[in-house]
Amino acid sequence: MKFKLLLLLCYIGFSHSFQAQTLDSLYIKNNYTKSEYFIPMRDGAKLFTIVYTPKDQSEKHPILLSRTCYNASRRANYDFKYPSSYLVKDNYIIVFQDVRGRYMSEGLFTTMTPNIPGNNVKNKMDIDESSDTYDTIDWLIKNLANNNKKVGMLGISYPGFYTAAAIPDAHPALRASSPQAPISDFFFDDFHHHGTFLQSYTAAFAVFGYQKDSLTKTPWYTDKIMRFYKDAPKDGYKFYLNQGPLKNITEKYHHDNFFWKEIVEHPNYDAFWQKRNILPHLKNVDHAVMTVGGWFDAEDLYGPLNIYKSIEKSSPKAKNTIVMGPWDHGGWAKERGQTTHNHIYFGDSISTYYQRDVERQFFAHYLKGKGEENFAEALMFDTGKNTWQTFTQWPPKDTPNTQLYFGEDGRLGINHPFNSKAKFDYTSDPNKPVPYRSQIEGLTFTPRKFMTDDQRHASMRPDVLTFESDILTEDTVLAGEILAKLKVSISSTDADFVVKLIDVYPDNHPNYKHNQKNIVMAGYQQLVRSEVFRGRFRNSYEHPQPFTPNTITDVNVPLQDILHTFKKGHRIMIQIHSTWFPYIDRNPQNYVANIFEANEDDFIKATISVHGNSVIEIGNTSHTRHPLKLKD
Ligand code: PG9
Repeated sequence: MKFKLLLLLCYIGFSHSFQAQTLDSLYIKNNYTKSEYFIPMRDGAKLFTIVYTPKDQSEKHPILLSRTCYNASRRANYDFKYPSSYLVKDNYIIVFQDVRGRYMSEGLFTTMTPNIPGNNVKNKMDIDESSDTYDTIDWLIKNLANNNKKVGMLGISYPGFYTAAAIPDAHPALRASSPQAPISDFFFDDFHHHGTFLQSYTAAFAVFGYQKDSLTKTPWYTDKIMRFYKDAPKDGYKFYLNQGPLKNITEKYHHDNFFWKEIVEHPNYDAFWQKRNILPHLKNVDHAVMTVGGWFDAEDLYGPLNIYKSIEKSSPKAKNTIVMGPWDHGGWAKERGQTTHNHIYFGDSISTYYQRDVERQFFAHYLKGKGEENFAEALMFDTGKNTWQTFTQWPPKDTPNTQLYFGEDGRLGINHPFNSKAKFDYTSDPNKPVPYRSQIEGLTFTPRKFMTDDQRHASMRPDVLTFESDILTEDTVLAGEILAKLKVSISSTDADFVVKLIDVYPDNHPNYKHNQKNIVMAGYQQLVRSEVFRGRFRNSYEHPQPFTPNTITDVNVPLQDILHTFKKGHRIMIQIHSTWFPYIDRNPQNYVANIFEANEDDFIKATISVHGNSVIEIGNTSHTRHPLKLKD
């Protein structure tokens, strides 16, 4: 059991700090000196900060700052792998800081600290991540020897949020920001997808739901995590189904967890979540921003795409670029030689290319004045052709939109509507939910593997609508945003809608040599993009509404963006269903005010109908991403 605990903590640590004792740590030891400071914020709270300074003092060096809730002390032994070895060898003053309320820093931790506009006015006691970063940068440039008064920021996931949260009212010395897999809004990143709750995250709440009672370099919440892992189940689907309604999770595991309480008490997109959304604050951006994300990032895909789009909209003149590669959450910070997701192969040394030829150049130009300013507006990886593409605008404007239509006999029309009067029905049973994985898996800290997983286990089910195109006679590129404009009717008063875009391999496709599990690739149904939408939020995320039974209703499901070539000989498939477990919590399908408080007998079967005048738009759907207004 101890070994499992150690493994789990390493996983949690590794999944956020990408560290390993390597040759790089010898380089760091030989070329950097380390200091530790407690930097005072304007309200007196002191934030623990580790500083690595290049021994080479022949020139003044820029500062690279990363702020984290995942324990800066994990990088206290010259053994970090993020920032990359390319940045380490370019001589930066590398700084890691525990954010307020975490590990060795004072104060209280706040979930996605709300931004308070205009707080770079000194002496203002409104504290947020912008003011803490402003005070940190001010102290660093004034107190660190031999710095060139230019600062860059980078971070992955929650640290990506702290990077983005430093952009509003930024300190004038902040000249280059790279929010990576950044959380932008917890109602659309991580735990919620369009009003559903990601049950697969449930154990992760232990990491963020308890204030520490002293400065510490080790986790204080381990016993809470062990409530899930002491007898870690091998089958997460069965484990969570046996738990019954979410209220049982509260009583059994999270009864004392302040973050879980926030989630339970705010099931809708109310002021609590709205004020934690960083997107509306990303304006008047006056320095270079390069946002980075992974097309298979199951945690934060909404964040990078919408941080880039928000800055494009608010600060059109900003040096604002985006990189989206074939990675899972933070995958660009790890190099394993072959870049694969599950057993899908995308190429060799793709993370090295990004670290060496993209990220390194970005910071060198804006912080050292080295190299050309020739960064692509959008450097996007085509996950079907396995090539990088550059765009002068994202989503691309010169690619005509594609429309997908549903037809009888499971046909999918590409820019070809069928009988709009057709109706496609299934019975959704929350007590026999559609598995989100093709394989059995245990509890996950966060879901990762499903985003290129085989979907044949689902297409065989009667509660999954499956529409498939003819065999493609030429390569078909789908690029940009996706909006599923569903026309639905249901026999009850609430339902979820899962929409999946799938790449169907030819029936004679060979297995992959690198695929040890020997997964049959002939006829493989590779998930390309998916999303789930809780129907009660169809008109507003803030004010949910029940359905009127058996009445045709609009449900617009925005999926995240893609760049994927469906090759000649493949088919395009769409699946639609209403349960997706245990990735997503089960909708009782019977409107109750708060599903976190639903009882066992609230869960009922429902007949779901999708009507033939539904359409899936792909390209520049120009639909609002603003979470409060769904209608075009
Ligand atoms: N966005 C990721 C996450 C946040 C909270 C709980 C679990 C995961 C991350 O920061 O890695």
